[in-house]
Amino acid sequence: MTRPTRIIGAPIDYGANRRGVDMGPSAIRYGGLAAQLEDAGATVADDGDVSAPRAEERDPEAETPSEGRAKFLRETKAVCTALSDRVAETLDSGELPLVLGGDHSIAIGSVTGSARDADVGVVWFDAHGDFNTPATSPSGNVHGMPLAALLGIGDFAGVEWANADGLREENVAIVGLRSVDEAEREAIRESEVTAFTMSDIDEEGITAVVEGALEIATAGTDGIHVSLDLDWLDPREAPGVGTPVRGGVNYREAHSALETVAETGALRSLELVEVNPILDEQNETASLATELAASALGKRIL
Ligand code: EXY
Ligand code: MN
Ligand code: MN
Ligand code: MN
Repeated sequence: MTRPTRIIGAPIDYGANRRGVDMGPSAIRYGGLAAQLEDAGATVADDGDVSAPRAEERDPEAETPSEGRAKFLRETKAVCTALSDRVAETLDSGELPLVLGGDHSIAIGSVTGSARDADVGVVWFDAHGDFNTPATSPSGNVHGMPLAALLGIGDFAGVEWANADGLREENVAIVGLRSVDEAEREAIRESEVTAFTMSDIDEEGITAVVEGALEIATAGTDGIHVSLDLDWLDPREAPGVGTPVRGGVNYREAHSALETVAETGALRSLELVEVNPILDEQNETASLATELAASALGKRIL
């Protein structure tokens, strides 16, 4: 039996360097999300999207951080604050929030909402560390910063809207890491976050790595948030993403990982991010995202 699931779209690409992931929620819905979730035994409600102004109408530097760069920080804050409330309300009503991005900066909203009244662990499936701060970011793109923001790293310390109350570094596991900036690497090493690289997956296999990540995320927590950046997969499987990096997991490994998530029974909230339909082939990345969500919710072949 699966919990009732509520879909919440966050159609923004403020945090990314290329346009297009703002169309992710539509592409994922069009890719058959509701039917997939129903196949997994879920009852599905769709909340529509949180409202977000068009990037062209906004000045990306209207709000600047005390140091470094963070483009569209004001807009990201507004969308993430609204999203955080929606996620928290959804959990209050006993439903599982399924958030559709959008670029990965929306995780600031999803995770602060999920960790508002509970201790939450996070499994972050991603090619990237997303551990930059405005001061260390090479791009100023906030989609490279959400984990640092949630954990209050560097200049994000004490940034109320972005820090996740019920999240501790030791309950965070990144899985599939293969692209990390120098300062980001240092920050991850200095933190209590555990990063499983693609080399770890090569050596230990996907099942052992994901079991390790889930052990970290479930230890002493009330449940887990799974943040699935589609660039976690190899670009051959998922070409429709903003920042593809070769050498990711394949189709079977991805399904196996999310089936292992379902087996814990600890899934509290889920998000699918960084789908870019403009760069996709026949919406295949969006469709794959729907399949992986179904696996996370417990869909089985037999
Ligand atoms: N590390 C690079 C940066 O901070 O600009 C690239 C980040 C890409 C983040 C993607 C979505 O996961
Ligand atoms: Mn990411
Ligand atoms: Mn990524
Ligand atoms: Mn807070």
